Amino acid sequence: MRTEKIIAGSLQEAVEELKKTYGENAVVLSSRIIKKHRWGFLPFFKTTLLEITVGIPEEGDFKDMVEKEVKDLERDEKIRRSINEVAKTVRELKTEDVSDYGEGFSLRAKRVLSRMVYKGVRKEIAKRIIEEACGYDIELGMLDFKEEVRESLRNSLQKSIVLEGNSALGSSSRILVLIGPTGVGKTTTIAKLSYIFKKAGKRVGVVTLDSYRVGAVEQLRSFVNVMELPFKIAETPKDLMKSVDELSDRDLILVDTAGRSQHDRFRLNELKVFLENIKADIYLTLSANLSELVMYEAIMQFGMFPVRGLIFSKMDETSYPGNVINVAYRTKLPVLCFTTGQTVPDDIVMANYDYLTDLILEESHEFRSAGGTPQA
Ligand SMILES: Nc1nc2c(ncn2[C@@H]2O[C@H](COP(=O)(O)OP(=O)(O)OP(=O)(O)O)[C@@H](O)[C@H]2O)c(=O)[nH]1
Ligand SMILES: [Mg+2]
Repeated sequence: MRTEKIIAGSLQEAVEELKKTYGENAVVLSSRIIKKHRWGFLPFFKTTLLEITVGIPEEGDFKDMVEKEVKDLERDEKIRRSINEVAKTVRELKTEDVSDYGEGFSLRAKRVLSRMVYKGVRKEIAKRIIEEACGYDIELGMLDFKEEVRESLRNSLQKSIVLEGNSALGSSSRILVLIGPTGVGKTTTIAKLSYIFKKAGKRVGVVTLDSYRVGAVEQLRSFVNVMELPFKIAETPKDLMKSVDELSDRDLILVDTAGRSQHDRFRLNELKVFLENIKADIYLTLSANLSELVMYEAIMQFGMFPVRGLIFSKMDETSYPGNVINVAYRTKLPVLCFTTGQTVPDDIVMANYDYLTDLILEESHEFRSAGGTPQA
C-alpha cells in the first residue's frame, strides 16, 4: 500500500477528493490538524487545515499476497478435501428442504423463504414475512408475491421491522447515547455517526464517559478533532450534566460510554447513575456476530435503561444476518444504523429497507464459493 498526504479544509472534503483521485479502495489512515499561513508574508493570518495521510492500494499489494497464499493452500490436497467437504455441507444447507413450511407458496416465494432460513431467519418469522409479501394467485392456485420479488419483500419488511435511519437524520433528538457490551464498536460508530450528522447539516458535539480505559479518550478525540467538533470528557455524572450544558448550542450531542458486560450489575448501575440525570435517546449497540440468544440476554440486562432502539455493528463479519432480522422483528425496537466495517467514516448505513431487502436477497459469499446459483 502506497501512502500520500492530502491537505484539506475538512474531513468531508478530504474523503471526497480521496475517492475521486484514488478510487473507492483508498482509505484514510491518519490525520492531524495543521495551521498554515494564508499569506506567507503576514505571519498572523493562519488557517486551520487538516493533513490527511491516505493509503492507496497498489498492484502486487498485500491483497495479492494473501490471494497467492490461499491458492498455494488450495493446492494442498488435505486442505482442499476439507474445503470441499465444507462446500458440500453449504450446498446442502442452501437447498434446504422447505416442504414442511413452504407448502402453498409459489416456487419463487419458496426460494426466498429458503434463502431467508439459510441466512438464519427463524422459520416462523421468515414465513410470516413472506406471507405478508404474498397474496393468493388464482391462476397459480397458490400464494405468490404481490408485485416483483424485491418490491414485495421490501413492503413486507416495512410492515414488520422498524428502521429509523432516515428519519433520525431529520429528528429533533438532542442527545444520543450509545451503550452496549464491550468491543461491539460503540466508539467507532460514534465517530461515523458524528460525520454523517455533521454532513446532514447538524451542529454536533461529542462527549465520552469512557475515561478510564487506556487509550479510549484518544481513540475518539483523534476522530472528533479531524471533524472539528467540540469534545468533552465526563468523569462523573455532574461532569456529564456540565458538558451537556456547555454544548447547549449544538443540535445534537453524541455520547460514547465504556463497554459493559451484561453480567456486570455493578458497572451497569454505575452507568445508570450517569444517564439518569440527562434526557437522552439511548441506543443499545449489538454486534451482528453475536448469537441471537446472547443478543436477547443483552437486551434484557440493558433493559434497566430506557433503550430507545438498536444499532447493529459488524454486519460485514457475518454471512448469516438472520439473527439481526429475528431480533428486530421480535423486539420491534427501531434500528438506527448498521455498521459494515472498520473504516471511519465510510462503513455505516443508516437503517433503511433497501439495505435490509438486499441483505436477504443477495447471494452470500458462501453461496458463491460453494458454487451456488442465485435463486431469487
Ligand atoms: N469488522 C468490523 N469491525 C468493526 C466495526 N465497528 C467497529 N469495529 C472494530 O471493532 C473493534 C472495537 O471497536 P470500538 O469502537 O473500540 O468498540 P467499543 O464498543 O467502543 O469498545 P469498548 O469501548 O472497549 O467497549 C475495533 O477494532 C473496531 O475497528 C464494524 O462495523 N465491522
Ligand atoms: Mg469504546
